[in-house]
Amino acid sequence: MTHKKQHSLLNKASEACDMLSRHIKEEHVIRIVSHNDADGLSAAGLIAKAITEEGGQFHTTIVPRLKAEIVKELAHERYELFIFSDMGSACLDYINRLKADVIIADHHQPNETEKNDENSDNENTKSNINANVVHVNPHIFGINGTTEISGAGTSYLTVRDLGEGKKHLAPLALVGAFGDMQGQDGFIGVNKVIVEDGKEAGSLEIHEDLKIVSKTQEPLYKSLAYTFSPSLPGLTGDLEGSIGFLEKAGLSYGIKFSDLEDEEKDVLKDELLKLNPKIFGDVYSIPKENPILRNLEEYSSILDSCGKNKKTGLGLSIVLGERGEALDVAIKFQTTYREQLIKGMEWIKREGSTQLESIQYIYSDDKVLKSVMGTISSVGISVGLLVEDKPILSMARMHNDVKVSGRTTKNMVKKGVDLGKALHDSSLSFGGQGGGHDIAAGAMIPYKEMDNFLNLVNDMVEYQINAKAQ
Ligand SMILES: [Mn+2]
Repeated sequence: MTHKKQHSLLNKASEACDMLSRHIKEEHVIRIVSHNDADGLSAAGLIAKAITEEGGQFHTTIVPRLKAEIVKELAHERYELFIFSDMGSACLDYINRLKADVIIADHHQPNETEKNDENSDNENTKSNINANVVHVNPHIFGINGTTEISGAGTSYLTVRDLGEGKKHLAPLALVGAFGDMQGQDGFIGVNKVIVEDGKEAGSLEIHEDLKIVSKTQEPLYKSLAYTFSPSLPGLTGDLEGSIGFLEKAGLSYGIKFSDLEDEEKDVLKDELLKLNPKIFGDVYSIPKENPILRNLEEYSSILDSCGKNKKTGLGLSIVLGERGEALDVAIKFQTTYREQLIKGMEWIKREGSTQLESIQYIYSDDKVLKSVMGTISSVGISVGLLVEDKPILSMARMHNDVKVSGRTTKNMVKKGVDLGKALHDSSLSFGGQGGGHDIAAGAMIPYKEMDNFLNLVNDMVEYQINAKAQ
């Protein structure tokens, strides 16, 4: 069954590939529109790189969210082919009105226009999108787009058969997947097919290693403090904690990991395994890449920093192969972001969270803290700075509103917690809006209703847990 679903997705992607190939041959400039996160940047860069390799030309725009107005503006542009990557599936109604050819390479839930029966043999029988639109999306074929393939993944499948084949670009698809938190516990589904492609092309290597960051760039104590995934209790986000840990282990904290003797690396590995067994495992890398980008997770984190600093052009140029100064600038953004995370973790350590009966929350209107709240709240739970038996809401003030991001654990979901539902229903009651998944969700509510909102979410979570216990 799985095999058949994947086959249908690959077929749809090769239909898109034929369309792209035709436009490149006709020397049309291809219009790419993509998302501003690590996945979206990998997606756009991957397509652009494939087009360049085939001697074609492209024009790219990166946006935080695909709004109807953007699609309406695109309708006035004179292009023969539009490609939407890591976005588009939620905007089918408007995209459907474009007169030119369109490829959508997305992995988000599509809107109602194209909802196919996943068991249908011929998806065209139930589709009401126009013939000029090719929609490559795992959900249409009953494949989970949250866990099994990213936007960069669907983009990769779209260019996979171009020219002599593009399997050497497979690692970029996985960079995008890491950006969307898909590979951290190993790849599954279509992502696994992409892993095999990369291995076959010789552009991807997998070996077991310590999963700490910046092994060749930063002193060891920073490598430990900057490692957020997997997290290390007492070390993640804690520079002093990391120094103390290394001194106790008899290792010099100012040396880079890459300069350690083999025996010292073994000592470090043994000590880190005691804190989190996941710290040693499969590491995915591009063997011929610059050491700074060689590890796919770090590549992804660099693109993420470019996006967060609104330097999407920089991120894109790195995917397209620019190094040197471009990479230096991107690394500075990454360092700044890491320092912000450290500041956030120190804040959590100092202030903790505010407790209600069934939930906990943190609130800030500090500009830096606001930008890292979602990450520090979930890492705060995983390293034990915050209790894990209550969902956490991070509240960040935005003018007259509060942006809420909620996170909980798999264990709490098993106990009945559905944060998506709780945030959706509670925000509606106070004139806001929200929703998401059971384990992670978000909302926007009026600032003056914050306390009432928190109390209602608290009641709803309590109700969810009680209902499940009965
Ligand atoms: Mn994505």
